[in-house]
Amino acid sequence: MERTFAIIKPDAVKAGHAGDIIRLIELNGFDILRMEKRQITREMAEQFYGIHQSKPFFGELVEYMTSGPVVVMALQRDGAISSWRELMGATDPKKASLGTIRRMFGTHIGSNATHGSDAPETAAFELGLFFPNL
Ligand code: DAT
Ligand code: MG
Repeated sequence: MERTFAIIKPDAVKAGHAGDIIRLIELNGFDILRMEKRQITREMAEQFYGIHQSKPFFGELVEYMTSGPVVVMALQRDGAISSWRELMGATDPKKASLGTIRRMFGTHIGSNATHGSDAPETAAFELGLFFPNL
């Protein structure tokens, strides 16, 4: 069993899509080990997205992730990391396949409904940041 870290981002929470997204997570066989609705602080967003610090969209990304409440989750499944990335779809909702969460609920490359860890090392880092007691 593998674990990954997921976020339902502020646009999707605001639009009332959290329930639909959680349902899709359950239908796809993930065990939701932890789930919390919370506000992300600027410090936490900057730490979380530290890898993107030099990108032109970094400021916009931090603003956006702190613009409203999010739902953070620890998910468990066989192949959780790649399965959750697959269910989310491509970063740009316009390029995401039909049936993926970002295609259904994302509105823009910068407001793409969900986050998912991209590798075992990032999953461990992100889970540790949000769920230190897991
Ligand atoms: P992903 O979230 O699919 O792992 P990423 O790690 O490359 O994508 O980027 C992190 C987030 O940054 C992404 O979910 C949305 C934002 N982002 C990425 N590329 C962007 C761009 N060209 N313009 C605006 N925001 C962008
Ligand atoms: Mg990424």
